[in-house]
Amino acid sequence: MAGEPQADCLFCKIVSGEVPATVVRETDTTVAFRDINPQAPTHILVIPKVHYPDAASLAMAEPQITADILREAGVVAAEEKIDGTGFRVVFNTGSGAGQTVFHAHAHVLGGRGLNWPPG
Ligand code: IU
Repeated sequence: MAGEPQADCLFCKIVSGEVPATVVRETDTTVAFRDINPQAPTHILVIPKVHYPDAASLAMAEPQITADILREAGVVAAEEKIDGTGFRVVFNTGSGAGQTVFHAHAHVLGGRGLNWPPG
């Protein structure tokens, strides 16, 4: 069923606790944890507890949870003290855009200068 945990999904396993992660925040609908391969001094992933393969499909099915992710991105940025200098929230969507884990997630990046356009 849509949104149900997927047996072969790494991020579903982080949600269930089966795979460990450095969790920095959790709500009823989201989990935020440190990226295992950080691309900036602060690099946190905010994911929904429900399983959708990418942010676009999550937004169609669960607009409130998508909003929860954006709120949590801001809360995490404030807690990490990167909100003053600026931070970036990225949803890689599709393999051509660099998505490698097909459970929706927001990257929250900051703590260094971030160039535009991204690579
Ligand atoms: P992407 O947008 O799908 O490429 O992002 C996936 C991220 O998940 C990427 O930054 C990985 O470093 C990160 N990650 C992780 O934090 N822990 C893991 O066990 C694995 C990937 I696999």
